Amino acid sequence: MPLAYKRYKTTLTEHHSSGHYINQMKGNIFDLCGKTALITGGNRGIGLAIAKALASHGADVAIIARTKQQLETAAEQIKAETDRKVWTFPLDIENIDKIENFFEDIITETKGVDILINCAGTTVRGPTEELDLKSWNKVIELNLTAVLALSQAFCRHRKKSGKSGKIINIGSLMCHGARATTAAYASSKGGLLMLTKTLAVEWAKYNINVNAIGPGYIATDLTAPLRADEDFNNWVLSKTPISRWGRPEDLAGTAVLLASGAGDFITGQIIYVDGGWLAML
Ligand code: GCO
Repeated sequence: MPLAYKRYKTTLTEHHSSGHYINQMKGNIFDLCGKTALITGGNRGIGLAIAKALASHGADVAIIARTKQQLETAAEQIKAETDRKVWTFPLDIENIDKIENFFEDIITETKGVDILINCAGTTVRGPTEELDLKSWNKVIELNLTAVLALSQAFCRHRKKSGKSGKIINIGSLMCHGARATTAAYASSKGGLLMLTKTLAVEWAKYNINVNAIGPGYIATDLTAPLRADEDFNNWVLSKTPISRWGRPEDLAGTAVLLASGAGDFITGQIIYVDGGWLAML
């Protein structure tokens, strides 16, 4: 039997024995029942919308953010809408040195995490010639270094449990192009895209898929000052063929796709959910 054919047969059999192949053919390919998702920045905006979407497809969710109060409110909302289990972790992942310990605590409480959504992020805006290094470091640490540290902890956990995993990083249009005054944010998001690709290539052997979502301009707290600026608002509308700001829920479907069995052969990609922004000259 030619080698290529033999290998093909083995793969199919493996899938069959795990039940995976059969599930994909017969069941709901977006089903997340029995999975647990950890979402940083899950207390509001894009993170909360994604937490709700995953929960409404059957996942239990653990949300991390700095402020306990907002976490509790978000948890109530998710529970009311989905009746899934919700854990809240009031942690500041800017404390990069503590991430390993944080993650251990989360695993102890949840008994395992199958899906990691890196959504927490921040920005500073202003002329780059005046950008101080403290601000630069803060943005890079939260948007990029904390993602690395969490992904490492997640990878070690998945390796140990011998189970597959999904990582979804929330990127930006700035994974692709720049806007004046956003050097730290754009650099962190450009780096995040390359981190996504590197981890996808390196961790495929552990059955960990790593992808990014690139939101266009979405109406969240992060963009509130931009929406309040009439010229900026008009610029966004003129650049977005669908001609509106995105809503956090607009990212839900892509997150479910990448988190579920439907995304098993997708890795190292960024999917832009931008109302057509990048397609237009
Ligand atoms: C900005 C915004 C952007 C958007 C978004 C675009 O300063 O222009 O904050 O970064 O939030 O990420 O995709």
